[in-house]
Amino acid sequence: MQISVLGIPMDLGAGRRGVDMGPSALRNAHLAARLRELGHTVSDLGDVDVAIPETLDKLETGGLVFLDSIQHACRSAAESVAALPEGVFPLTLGGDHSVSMGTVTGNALRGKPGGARIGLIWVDAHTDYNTPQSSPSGNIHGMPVAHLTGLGDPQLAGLGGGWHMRPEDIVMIGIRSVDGRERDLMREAGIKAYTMKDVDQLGMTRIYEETLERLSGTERLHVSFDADALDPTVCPGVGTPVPGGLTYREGHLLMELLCESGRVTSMDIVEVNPILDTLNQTAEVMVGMAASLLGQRIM
Ligand code: HAR
Ligand code: MN
Ligand code: MN
Ligand code: MN
Repeated sequence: MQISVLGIPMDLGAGRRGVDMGPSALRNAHLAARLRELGHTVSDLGDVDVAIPETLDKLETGGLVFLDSIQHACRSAAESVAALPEGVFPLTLGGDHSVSMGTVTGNALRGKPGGARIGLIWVDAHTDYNTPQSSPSGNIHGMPVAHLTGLGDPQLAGLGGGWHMRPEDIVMIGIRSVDGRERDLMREAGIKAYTMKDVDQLGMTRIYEETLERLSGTERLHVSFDADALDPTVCPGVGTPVPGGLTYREGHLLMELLCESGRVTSMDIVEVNPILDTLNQTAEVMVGMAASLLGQRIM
């Protein structure tokens, strides 16, 4: 397969600095070499242009911190991804999770100007379904899924023109941190979330099977993998660690099963924070997750 790597070195949507270095850390963890070993052709498209926070006025228009710059970077990411030929697998590297407003939009619009029916598998400790009104922090990386479904700020919800995600085409896995009003919005939208309790109780294989069944009506599948879905002992280099996360093997098993499905057409790796990491462990683990999704087998 042909894989195109695109970095979005942005930490404007997070409350702490450092995830802007995620793309570098992932490249340093031999991302391209690992994927080439699997027989893929890998081309690195470099990074999307992202504003440096120190050069910006924190309060841009609209009352959200760095709103215009985040919108700009997400739009660039969406355009770059949407321009890729069909059959190419975009592997997009964050950056904080607000980059996924751009990547998911770009993947939906690729080869289909009105937007495809895309299924979204959101692997995360958090549901990222806040709106500017419900958010306790104001951090945009807690809001990308809400904007993908058309809620929230019009500048961010409008990235796909008239296109939006259908809430029923979203499945979240690894969830263990949801804010009060965010939970109500999730319920109203009817988004399926497998919490860590579900992971413990049902096991990853059953969750995988139910997820594929639920998303069987979609035309393509996008995996958005937030490093904080994994337990902080596995991925310590994240800005918002939450105890009780996915084990190393649960993460790999999910990626291995999704690979076998043959249905995944794009992936994000986000929220890798090298300045909070133990050496480069978190990037190395996340490169392994991408390798499993893209064909790495134990035997
Ligand atoms: N729910 C919290 C908020 O909205 C924190 C969520 C952001 N953290 C992430 N996203 N890493 O997954 O502020
Ligand atoms: Mn504006
Ligand atoms: Mn997230
Ligand atoms: Mn998260």
